[in-house]
Amino acid sequence: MSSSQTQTYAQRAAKHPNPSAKALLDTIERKKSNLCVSVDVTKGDEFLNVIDVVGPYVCLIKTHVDIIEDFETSLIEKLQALSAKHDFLIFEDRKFADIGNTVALQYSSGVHKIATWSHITNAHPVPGPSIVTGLASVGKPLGRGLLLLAEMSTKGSLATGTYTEEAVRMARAHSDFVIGFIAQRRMDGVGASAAQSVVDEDFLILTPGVGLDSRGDSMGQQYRTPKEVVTESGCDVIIVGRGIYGTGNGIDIQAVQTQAERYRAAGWAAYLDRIG
Ligand code: 5BU
Repeated sequence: MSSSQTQTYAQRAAKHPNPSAKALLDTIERKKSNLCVSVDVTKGDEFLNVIDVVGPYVCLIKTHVDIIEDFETSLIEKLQALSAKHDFLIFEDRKFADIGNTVALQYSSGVHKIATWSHITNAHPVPGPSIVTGLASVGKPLGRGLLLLAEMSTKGSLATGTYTEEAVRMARAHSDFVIGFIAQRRMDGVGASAAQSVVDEDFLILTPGVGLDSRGDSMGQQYRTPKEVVTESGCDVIIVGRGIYGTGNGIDIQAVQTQAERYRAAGWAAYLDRIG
């Protein structure tokens, strides 16, 4: 087993050079939570209500800010206030995928100004390394961190094999800004040549497609359990959306709280199993 897989979050936090990765690892350890809740709701009030309820149980809140219908700048101020109140980081799941110049503008500007409030964001490696340099020109001076999409949770995903290996190589060449991957398993040593020493690298693996009660949805999503993801596949953070806030109309806040604590406990137990 590789070193970062068997080390504690605290041990990894102590030596991680990227401020956002370090803060995330510290938060995970402090709150005993490797749970990230993905709050994919379309109304600002509902978005804030869900975050206020799950806040105590998470290390990270994942957003898709572009799906919020009544977005205004004050929503970000309220999100930041909740981040301070409940001690979690923010991850805008923007999945950038364009040329360096365009992604730098999308990250810094427009209505959402993602770089000003999101500690972590992500990008498809498909354009090549220029996407990382473009985003780094904005995010690195702010101490932000980037995740590359090395794999996806969906049925029939094309992000496999050599594509995944190239994503890891790209990260290795830009490890001052790329802090890890969205992936379904640990990436230690993936794509490395025999001559390359990768012993000291510590990429975080954040994993969507996690559910305790369902194996998928009708649109290609596939779910695995926290045990499969964290214990068996060596991932670091479980990302859960509908498993926590449900699929129906309207949100039952009491049920959201119960599910958040349930997933937090399952994710943490799976981690303790992994590190032994
Ligand atoms: P769910 O409700 O737990 O299925 O939501 C999963 C979230 O994670 C949702 O916001 C997706 O956009 C996101 N996601 C994913 O499901 N699978 C992937 O491979 C990637 C992101 Br990348």
